[in-house]
Amino acid sequence: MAVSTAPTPTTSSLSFSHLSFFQHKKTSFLCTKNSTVKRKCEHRGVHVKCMVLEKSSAGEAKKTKRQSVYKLQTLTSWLLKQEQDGIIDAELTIVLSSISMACKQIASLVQRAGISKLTGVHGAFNAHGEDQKKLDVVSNEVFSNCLRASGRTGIIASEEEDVPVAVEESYYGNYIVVFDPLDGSSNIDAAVSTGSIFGIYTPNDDCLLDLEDSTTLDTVEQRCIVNVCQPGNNLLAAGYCMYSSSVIFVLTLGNGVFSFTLDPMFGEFILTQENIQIPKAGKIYAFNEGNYQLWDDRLKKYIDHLKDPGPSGKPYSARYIGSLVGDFHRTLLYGGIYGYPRNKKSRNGKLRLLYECAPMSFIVEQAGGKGSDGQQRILDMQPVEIHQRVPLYIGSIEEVEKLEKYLS
Ligand code: AHM
Ligand code: MG
Repeated sequence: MAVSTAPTPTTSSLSFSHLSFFQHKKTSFLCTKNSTVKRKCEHRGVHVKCMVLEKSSAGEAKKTKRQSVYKLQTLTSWLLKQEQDGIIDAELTIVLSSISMACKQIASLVQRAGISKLTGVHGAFNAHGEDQKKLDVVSNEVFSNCLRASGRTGIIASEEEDVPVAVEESYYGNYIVVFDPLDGSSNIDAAVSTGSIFGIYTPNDDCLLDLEDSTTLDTVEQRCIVNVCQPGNNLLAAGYCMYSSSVIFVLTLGNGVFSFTLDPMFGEFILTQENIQIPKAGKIYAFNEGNYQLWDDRLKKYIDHLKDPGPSGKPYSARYIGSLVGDFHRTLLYGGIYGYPRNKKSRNGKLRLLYECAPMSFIVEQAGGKGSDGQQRILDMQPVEIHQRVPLYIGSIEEVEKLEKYLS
């Protein structure tokens, strides 16, 4: 330990026993702990304050800021940073904030569903003739209200609305938001994971929709439908919020996938994962195998192959929640494949292109994965109607491509 001239740091809380360089009789001095880290210290009365100086590989000392362990990035501050960086404009920032607000409200409603008597069916059917749950209806209202209040949304299309709705209170922006306010709602009464899914487009008048049969629709509704029918390739942003043991908000603006966790202590989404990359392959599959006998023989062969232990003695694992958001989120993090195929009873499967398959495909591609209907890329598909269903295979790129080979 080479200390040239020992000072008398009697009351300092710092130990000087390992300082290798020290300049005495100066208020500031350099101290070195090892060959790469240097500290600049100053006497302040009886105290000594030290600041880290770091040596770069080129040998130049540079100042580094200490990162506070209390520094959290909220969704709001992250969105503002995206705006400052020119990735989104102020209008889209407002729309996304409104969506996150709707998700917080829905999260609270889902968590308290049993207490607030919000379990069970509403007593009506949605556009697809499906039983609407009370929370389906309430969540749709929450989502719509938040988007209306943003004043930046021109048209909304929801799983729970027959036709897209024009929002009168749009001041600026006119974004088109498509959403499924509460996906997997058959799971609600058992408190199993559910989620909200959304996608955002700019208005587009070049839609190739044949409106000949829509003689009953008024002009506003026709305009809405034309604008909403855009391929996933046009998506500006997409995301989902999962209501599970944690409330997770996953978002892409076309520059990677980011995940935020709702901190229940202060009611804010906090950035918890940046630039999520889905594993290239993964031995987990999520299909509703109850439909096996209704599937195409090529698909049955594919599933049989997944269950074959092969030389490794380890078949794929089956995991199926029956909630697209939950099954997708696990697939995004662990790898594997999620599928909702066509079958003899539902020629186009069950999931909807606009507000389920396209947003999820945008997210998965941003994470390095793939979304396909078995033959073609979901994002290339031009919707021909709002509630159009398509088969969906989504997840790790190698797994989806393997399935496509079986189906070809
Ligand atoms: P929903 O939008 O009416 O809730 O239906 C979509 C859900 C998906 O979340 C889930 O993957 C699928 O339906 C489950 O369907 P099934 O019960 O036929 O397996
Ligand atoms: Mg749904």
